[in-house]
Amino acid sequence: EKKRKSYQQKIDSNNLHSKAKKLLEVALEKKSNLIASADVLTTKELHDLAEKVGPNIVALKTHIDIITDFDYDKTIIPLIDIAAKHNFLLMEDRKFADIGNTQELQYSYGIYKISNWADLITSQVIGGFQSLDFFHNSGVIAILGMSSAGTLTDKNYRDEATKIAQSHPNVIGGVAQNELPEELLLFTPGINLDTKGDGKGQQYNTPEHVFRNLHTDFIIVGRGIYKAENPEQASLSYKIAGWDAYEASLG
Ligand code: 6AU
Repeated sequence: EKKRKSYQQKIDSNNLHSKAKKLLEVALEKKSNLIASADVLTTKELHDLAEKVGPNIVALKTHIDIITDFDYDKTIIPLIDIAAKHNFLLMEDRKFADIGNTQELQYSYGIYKISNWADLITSQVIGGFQSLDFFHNSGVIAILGMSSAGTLTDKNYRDEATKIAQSHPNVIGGVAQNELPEELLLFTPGINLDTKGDGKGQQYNTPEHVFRNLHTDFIIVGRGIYKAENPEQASLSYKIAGWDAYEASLG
């Protein structure tokens, strides 16, 4: 079996983006490769979840446009404080998918002002290389392959998208269900310890599977944590499962 690079080896590599470095450092410090997906609907639920899972995660992933009572000062400012307190990054899963100029506007304006607070953002690469040029304040995570049944991200698409990711200086990694070139950090959603799917197209794997077979760097867990009876305990379970799987994958 091919050996994977450790987080420390990745930190030591040349030309590492500052957000990638920070993420890897937090991973080593907290012994965690867990990103919790906070797909909740209110500011209170978002803050409560962030407080509970904060000690166990490297990043909190948001879909900020699903927050029904969104208010920049009430939603974002406290969230930034919670992230600082528990030492995790903020990742906005916006999945930008437009021309560069429109993405630039969506990234910085409107009510969410993502560029002010998101350490990491996700973006499709469907708009081509230059569409990614305007995410100045965040590390970009390119959507290369999706976890849902019947996704259009076939091998040809993924290969071309990966070339864009590799050659774009803002891109720190990709969301995918396959192994990536080692200079890209691999973020894998579709992780659940208890179930194989959600009846809506989502397909789940275990941390063990993705670290061993894909050499994943970070797992993304949504409902496995925020829908659990005890999200704090669930985040600890996923943190331990993810870290054990990472260590096992080092061989
Ligand atoms: O664990 P779940 O199924 O409750 O949530 C998975 C989270 C959701 C999705 O929007 C997101 O991960 N996601 C992504 C991301 C992170 O970009 C890509 C993908 O292919 N599949 C996927 O589920 O917030």
